[in-house]
Amino acid sequence: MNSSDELLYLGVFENKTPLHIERIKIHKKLMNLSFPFETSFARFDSLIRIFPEIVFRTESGEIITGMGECSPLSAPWYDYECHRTVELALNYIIFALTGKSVDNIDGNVAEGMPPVTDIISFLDRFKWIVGHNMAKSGIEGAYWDAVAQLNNVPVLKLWGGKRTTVPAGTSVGLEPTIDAFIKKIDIAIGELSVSRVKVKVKPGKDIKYIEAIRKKYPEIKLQVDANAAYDLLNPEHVAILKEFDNYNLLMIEQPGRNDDIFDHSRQLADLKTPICLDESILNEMHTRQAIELWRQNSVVSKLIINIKPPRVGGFLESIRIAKMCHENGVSVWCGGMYESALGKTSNIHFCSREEVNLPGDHISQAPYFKENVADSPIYNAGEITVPDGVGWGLKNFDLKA
Ligand code: OSB
Ligand code: MG
Repeated sequence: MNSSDELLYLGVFENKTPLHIERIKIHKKLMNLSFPFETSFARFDSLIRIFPEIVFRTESGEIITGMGECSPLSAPWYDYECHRTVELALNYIIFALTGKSVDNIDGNVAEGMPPVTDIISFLDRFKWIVGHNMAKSGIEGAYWDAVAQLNNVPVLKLWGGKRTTVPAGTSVGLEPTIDAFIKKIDIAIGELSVSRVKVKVKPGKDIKYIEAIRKKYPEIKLQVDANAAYDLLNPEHVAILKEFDNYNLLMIEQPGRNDDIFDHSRQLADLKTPICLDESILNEMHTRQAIELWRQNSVVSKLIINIKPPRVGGFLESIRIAKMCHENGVSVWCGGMYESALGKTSNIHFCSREEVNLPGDHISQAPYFKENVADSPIYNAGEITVPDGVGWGLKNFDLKA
């Protein structure tokens, strides 16, 4: 398929005006969490958020500024990316987009760089950089924000998004005791009425915790996320995962290694509970291979994909994955990386696509951060309203706040 056929097929609207990149600037902000968040890999209480800003100029001289977000963690816990690798990779991306030497990038553009004419040729300029998806995703976000402003529409219109509200779930971090854990669940259900709860688990903090939740909340939509903490070749670990079948869970997210697809399909084929892949899906190719493998093992009805735009290198790839899953009857939802209000809002625009058919990780048990860069999208009783303002539609955006 050529690029305009592909965009037509995806229902994505292309930029029709040549855009000259004037300047790229990278903003960085240390953001403190409202409360520490613990997964099977680490407990953290602050994050550095990186915001690429791209200034474009149209042929008629109009200036449009787009802003994106890179949402890595602070160390290579979740995958190899962290805020240091993102900064490094951004140097190469800026080099590719501005034509300035990678050791002397200043954000300005070298003479004679041709204008950007559409999303695919924009992405092609830095496609040669292997990996570093979180860096790429923030750059792509800035492009979409600018093109939406140019067309005077919210980003979801460019992406073919139809939903006006999207269901929001919460991700509950590990706690030292079952009591502390249940308090978080109480907030999620009692105060926030989230549309589903996801809880972090790891060996030793799994069945007892889930049992306690189910005792108090037999009916809620509940799922678990292990962030690669179980060894799928260890029969004891597989037996624990099998025990989850007794608790009516929506899914078990990434129990096995972050870089595995094969063992997730083969070793867990006997489980009733669907398996959701997060860490091990980095692109559309991985998605196709997972679907094929699950089909070969006759378990494709028990495959779910968590799409995180930062993890898969951006929004167009996210839309490709969502479309492919939909065509194969595989459910998808949008995960989170503890993004700031900007990154969360861009995820919400993505969720307005109808293929995204399960609640995502969009809210926390308290505001994510002590101070945020904009108002968070409006949340009420399990649903988030998709912003309808131009671009991301952010309110009170301020990086200095
Ligand atoms: O695995 O989904 C994950 C946070 C950081 C890194 C990985 C994950 C998470 C979450 C929280 O579960 C998602 C969120 O609310 O942003
Ligand atoms: Mg996860």
